[in-house]
Amino acid sequence: MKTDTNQMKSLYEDNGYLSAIHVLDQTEMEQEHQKTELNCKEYTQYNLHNIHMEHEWAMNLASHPNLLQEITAVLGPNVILLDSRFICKYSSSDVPQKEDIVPYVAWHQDIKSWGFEGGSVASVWLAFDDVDTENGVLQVIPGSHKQGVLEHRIAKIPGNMLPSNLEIPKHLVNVEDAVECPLKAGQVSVHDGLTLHANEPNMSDDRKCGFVICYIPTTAYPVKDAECPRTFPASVLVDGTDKFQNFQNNAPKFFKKTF
Ligand SMILES: O=C(O)CCC(=O)C(=O)O
Ligand code: NI
Repeated sequence: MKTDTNQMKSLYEDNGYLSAIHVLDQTEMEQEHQKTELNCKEYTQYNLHNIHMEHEWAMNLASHPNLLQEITAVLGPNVILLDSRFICKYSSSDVPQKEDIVPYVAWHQDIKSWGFEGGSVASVWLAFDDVDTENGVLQVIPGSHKQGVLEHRIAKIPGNMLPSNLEIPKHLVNVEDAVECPLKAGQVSVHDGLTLHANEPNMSDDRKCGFVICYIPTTAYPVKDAECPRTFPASVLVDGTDKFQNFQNNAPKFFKKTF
């Protein structure tokens, strides 16, 4: 059953996230080339960055019509794919950890990494494996996107997988309000750039792999920060038109425009 677009948008605006939305079926998730690509453990802990620029299957996933239907519902019709990354957490027995450091993701807001104004970032977590409490489910704080950008500092506990190694200090996070976003393979969660979220370590014996894709409306523009210059080499217009041209359209040749 399709959830009504307006209902989706208003849920997203109220809570700052959506979860357990079905976008891909089993066959689409099990394509041989995806499995091969994701089979190299040492590369996939937090990696395969922006491979939608090199691999048609990844670009097809990031611009899948079912996914874009959800994204345009929350961001409006003109959407840029900004960045993509695989996050795979293997069980600690599969991948030896340095000095017993267990990978986790600290409480953070995605907007802190991007620094945009003029429109919000939406981050999609597309599950390649079922995700539950045991293997480290995404946790969000509903409504936390209404607080604005919070202070971030260097994380205190080693193992934070965020490239910036930042975290929001504990006293600013109402952990008791956190909600889990369990997913079946092929489902997505979507969270706003201001929504507080985190991810515990994978305590199961199995791989937990997700494709994390960030989208922005074409109205968004990067705020210049001399201390943290940012480039967007993988931005691709995936839906609608871009009359603002704040980002280059780096669409790879194999991208089949359907809009
Ligand atoms: O899955 C994770 O470990 C973290 C994901 C995350 O921070 C995000 O999707 O923005
Ligand atoms: Ni995040």
